[in-house]
Amino acid sequence: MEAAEKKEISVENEAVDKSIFKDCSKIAFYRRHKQRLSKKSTYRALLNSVTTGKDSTRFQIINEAAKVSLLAEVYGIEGNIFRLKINEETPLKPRYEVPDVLTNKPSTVRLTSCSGDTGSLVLANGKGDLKCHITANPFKIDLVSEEEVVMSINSLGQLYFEQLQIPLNQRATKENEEDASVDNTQENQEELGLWEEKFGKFVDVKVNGPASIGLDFSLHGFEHLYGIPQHAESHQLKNTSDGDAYRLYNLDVYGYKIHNKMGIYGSVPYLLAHKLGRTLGIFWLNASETLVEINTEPAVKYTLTQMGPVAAKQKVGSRTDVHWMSESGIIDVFLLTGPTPSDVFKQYSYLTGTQAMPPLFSLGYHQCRWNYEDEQDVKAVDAGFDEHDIPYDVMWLDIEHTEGKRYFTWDKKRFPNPQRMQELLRSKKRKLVVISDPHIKIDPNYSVYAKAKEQGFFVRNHEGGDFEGVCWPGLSSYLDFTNPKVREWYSSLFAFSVYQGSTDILYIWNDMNEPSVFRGPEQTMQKNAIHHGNWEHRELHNIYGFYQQMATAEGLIQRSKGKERPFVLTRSFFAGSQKYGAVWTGDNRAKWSYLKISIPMLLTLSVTGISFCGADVGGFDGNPEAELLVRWYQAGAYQPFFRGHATRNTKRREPWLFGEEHTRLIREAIRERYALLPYWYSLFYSAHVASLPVMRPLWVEFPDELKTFGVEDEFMLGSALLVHPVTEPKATVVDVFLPGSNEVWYDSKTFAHWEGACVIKIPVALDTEQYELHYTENDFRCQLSNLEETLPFIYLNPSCL
Ligand code: NBV
Repeated sequence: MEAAEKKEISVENEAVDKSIFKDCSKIAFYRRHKQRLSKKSTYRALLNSVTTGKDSTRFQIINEAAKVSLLAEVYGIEGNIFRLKINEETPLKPRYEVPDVLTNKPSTVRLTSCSGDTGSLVLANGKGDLKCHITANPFKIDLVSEEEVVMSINSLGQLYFEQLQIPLNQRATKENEEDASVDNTQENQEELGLWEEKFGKFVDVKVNGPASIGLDFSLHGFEHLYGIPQHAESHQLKNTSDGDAYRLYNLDVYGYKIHNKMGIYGSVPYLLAHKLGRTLGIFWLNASETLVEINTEPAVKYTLTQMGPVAAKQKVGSRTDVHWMSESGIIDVFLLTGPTPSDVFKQYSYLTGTQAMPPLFSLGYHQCRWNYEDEQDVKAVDAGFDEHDIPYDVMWLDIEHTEGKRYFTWDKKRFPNPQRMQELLRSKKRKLVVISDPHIKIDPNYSVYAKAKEQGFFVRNHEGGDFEGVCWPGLSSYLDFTNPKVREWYSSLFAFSVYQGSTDILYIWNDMNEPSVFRGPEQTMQKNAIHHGNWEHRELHNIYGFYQQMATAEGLIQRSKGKERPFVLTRSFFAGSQKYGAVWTGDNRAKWSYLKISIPMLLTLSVTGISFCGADVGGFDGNPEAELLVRWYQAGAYQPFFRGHATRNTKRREPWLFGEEHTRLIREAIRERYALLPYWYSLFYSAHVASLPVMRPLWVEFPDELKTFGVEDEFMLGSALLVHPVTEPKATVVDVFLPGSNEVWYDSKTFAHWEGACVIKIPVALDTEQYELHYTENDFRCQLSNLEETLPFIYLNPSCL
């Protein structure tokens, strides 16, 4: 065992080590925003500078104190979307604008400008029912829909834009060149982390100096917000207190803590807000480290005594303020105006794409473990499913299948004949998924390394050499997937002629792509590593994993000459990752609380476009007791990506190892999954063509019922099924909330029925996994007839069809 690996084993056995990861107080740009905002300095829009181009309306914004001149651009985009871009008017050098996320250049619609008074400008969409009301001083934008202000931008004055500066030691004169609103004295330098930021033994040297940005959005009448994955947190976003913002920074956090706002593996900088009668979305297109503060002011009734002898009452509506802050890049924000949840889903997928349609087999059950040891082991586990009459579709191999963690190779002793092994699986219409991580072992005799090295395909360190970091194979370099040439080359590695031992039943799993770098700051890459185009890693950290999955999916498409849909699972992701495959929630634990949190975590991914998502069934770390394992299978069977997985130092836990009764229950749960496969497939089709999430929070299906807005222990699969998994040990009864006063709900097993808008108590035994059928006229009837037509499908391996 290599030294790197030994050290990581000890990490696996511990709770999350707080000293490895930052909280907000350790993040310099967060401290700068706080310090600057305590000093109120406002921005003013110069509305006499307005120019109207083909696509956008532009004007300058200035900050008197900092002498910064910014350029704002407002775009109207097809489908009732507004886009606001703010950049420096003349930056010292270009600032990073996130490429490759927007599916196409979004079609713009002309905004007509109706002049307001001298201090304001009104931009209206074609129909005139949506308007941006821009106030000059202080700069503010109100988004008005049918005469109601639904959102205000910068009404709290939190616009903040750090100007790129010449490094101190290269300046001719040091005067007047810095943001005067920032106390830039020597003593304050360390606290502000302008040119250098320390964290433990790590020093982040910033050649471009401070470059952060921030802006506030007030959502009028909204108290319920969702989105901005990935956090092990509730579905409904919580108010943040000082120092406890939601962090979007992709990190490898083994056994992450739950009910925590720290960043884990992926980021989608997009949130939705919902109230009776309207849903909105804010998509903040920025791939650098990002923090989001949320503060809800509930509705209050004031009694105004100053109105004379008669007291007058005034109602002030509720409001939620959202404050986005990013370490660098530009402000590029899309306002999705709804008004319904499905409108917002369409608007978001118009920008970033819809869920890729998964191959049918990938909606079945997947069996994984770190590791299935060798071909014999694979054969035995595969046979176990047949012996125990349990359907499954996909066998998985983790990192040990390779020759010393050299991806695209096979360990010759353990897997001497990978093709033979795949033929066995193929004979049963089953598939194989193998892992391929982004770190490449430094070994000149390893052809993947040698070729990438020769072509300069690795991320570089700030001195110009290849970046080197430790990961599973020992010292490694990291492919620079942000480079289109690297992606093209990486895709070509999946060709059958290049990937020795691969066949067309082999699919791919991308892990460790945050990227994870052992012993790096926060276990990731130094922010001053250099990517294609000379961009620092800090600019694009959160999109690194997105690019690996993109290149992998493209590779699988190419190897089949464009004929087959790929299957690629990724751990790290960004906005738009849905176009390339599936996402899972990483290294969870075999505990009831992690089973429970899987529901809100998956709901959050689902409403932010990533429908194909799942959590490791059974919990990755630790040994689940039989009851927990059964409950997890019962829940997982009703979640989109359904894979059993366990880490290497756990006891074996194939479904038949817990006695006959538990085997029966797990078999039952997996079979239920298979019985509904046509429904799953139809739901994914709707996600693919009509942008509707597969797994839906209740508020999406019942947007007019306040009581649904905070529900996260149950969910809808499409419009037809309500699922309430049992997530407590030794449960004897569960309270199931049935929404919809006009609905009739049927228990799918007993056919007992209830009218909606009530909470029912359902007695449960271990063989009850609570879910109800929801009959609606157009929807479930059609699904049901679909099911009837394909009844023989039930309990069959779908790939036989
Ligand atoms: O490749 C090994 C594991 C994998 O099984 C797991 O699913 C990933 O989330 N991987 C992380 C790296 C090791 C974690 C300790």
